[in-house]
Amino acid sequence: MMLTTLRQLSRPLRQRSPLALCVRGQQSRAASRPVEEERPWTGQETLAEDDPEMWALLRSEKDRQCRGLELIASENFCSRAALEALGSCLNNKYSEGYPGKRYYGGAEVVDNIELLCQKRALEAFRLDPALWGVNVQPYSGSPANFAAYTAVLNPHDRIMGLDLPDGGHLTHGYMSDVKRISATSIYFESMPYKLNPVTGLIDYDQLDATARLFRPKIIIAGTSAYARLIDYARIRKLCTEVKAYLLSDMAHISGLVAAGSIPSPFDHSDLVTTTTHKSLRGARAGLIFYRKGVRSVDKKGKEIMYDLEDKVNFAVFPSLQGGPHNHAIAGVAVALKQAQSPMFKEYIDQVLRNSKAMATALLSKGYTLVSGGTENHLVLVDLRPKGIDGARAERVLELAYITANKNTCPGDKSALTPGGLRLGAPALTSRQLKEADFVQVVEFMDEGFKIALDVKKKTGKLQDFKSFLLEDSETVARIAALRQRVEAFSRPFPMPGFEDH
Ligand code: DSN
Repeated sequence: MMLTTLRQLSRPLRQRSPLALCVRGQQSRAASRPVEEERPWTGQETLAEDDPEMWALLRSEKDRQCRGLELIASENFCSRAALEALGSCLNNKYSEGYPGKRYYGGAEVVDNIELLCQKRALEAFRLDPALWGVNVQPYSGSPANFAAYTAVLNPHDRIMGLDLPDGGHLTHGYMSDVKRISATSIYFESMPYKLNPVTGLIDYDQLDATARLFRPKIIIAGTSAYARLIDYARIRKLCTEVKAYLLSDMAHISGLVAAGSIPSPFDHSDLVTTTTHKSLRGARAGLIFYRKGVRSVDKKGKEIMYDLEDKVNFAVFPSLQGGPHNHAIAGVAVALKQAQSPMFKEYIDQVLRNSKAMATALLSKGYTLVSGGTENHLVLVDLRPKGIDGARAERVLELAYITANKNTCPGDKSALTPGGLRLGAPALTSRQLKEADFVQVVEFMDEGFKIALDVKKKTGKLQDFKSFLLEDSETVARIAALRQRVEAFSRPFPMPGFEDH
């Protein structure tokens, strides 16, 4: 009865076109206000009715995602089912603590949701619950990493991770030559390891030698912009020898691991962290997996047990976080169910085929790839031999509705105009592009790179370059023509998620 009344109340507003509402809101806000204020606000109004300005912005973003080619390696298009869980009543619930031990009443349902998410997380990565546990509360990947460090480190303990300019992540201890940037280098002492500048591969020999001098308590195996597989077994051996924990950050590749399409970090790690919205294609959050059971056996044959479970859980809550985002946990649980399906395995294998097709097409056009190719979901193009840089290429592509991000390559000095461009296959594969489509995407990018090179020859600094792109009529026309073809190509591909936002 109540609902009927609320629906009746909001009907007059619903009958108008939301777009009309939006336009009217922009053109004559004062005039429209009395009409809207006549109706009591019930909380049942749609976004279009309640906040046309925000609704219009969401429409614009949805349109941007549909009309363009999304190549940011860390992005993906979440399923409608997971988005539905994310945008649900679970947003309303506080539940600090863990299932069965909460600081708030009314947590029966969210207890079951969190337990289901934990169960699916272990199943998705084929983990034995006797040997692995998981905390599903981290808000995202950076908080997950910081919580994992907090669990096993004291302030000023030492960590080693792949340097950010070499394809690592900020939270792997990044500091510049002059400043400690990430909190993971402010609160802990950090020593990076690097890529071999010639091969573009992780320099395991250097890591080995440095770790024996630096004696870190954690070595992080994980990357944000690395197109090759990680030799976990080798890092494990080193960790055992220097008595460090091996923490694998599989944020980029967790979908590939879940599908069983690349080697798993779980075989060798003590701790594994991940985000859930990259190749895993779920709601946005983070997970920390920790080992249970026997860690080692001492000289007298006594078993030394892992003690990570309590430490990780305490680090996440109460040390670093408050109430878990139950809506996100539910959205992750939905994705973890999907990730166990044959359909997801086929999706990931298509991601890998597409990434390879993109790499091959770029190589055949004479582009240089860091490490010479790819074994995962991404490609790192080194544009320096072509006479351009990632910043200029990124801007031209952006104007042509192709989204990618500039990235440092080995030897790069500037993070603002690095030599590389990072390109990932997960998002467009979610839109069902196949290998031949990725060859066409490379054709479009190649045209964009040529425009960037031509304009670079006529301009000075980056700002000058960017202004020229918008002001020179011939360049504007070239980009517009490319953009039109990109949009005509992109729009027909299906888009997961809600149709209307
Ligand atoms: N920002 C993500 C990426 O783009 O790789 C990592 O957190």
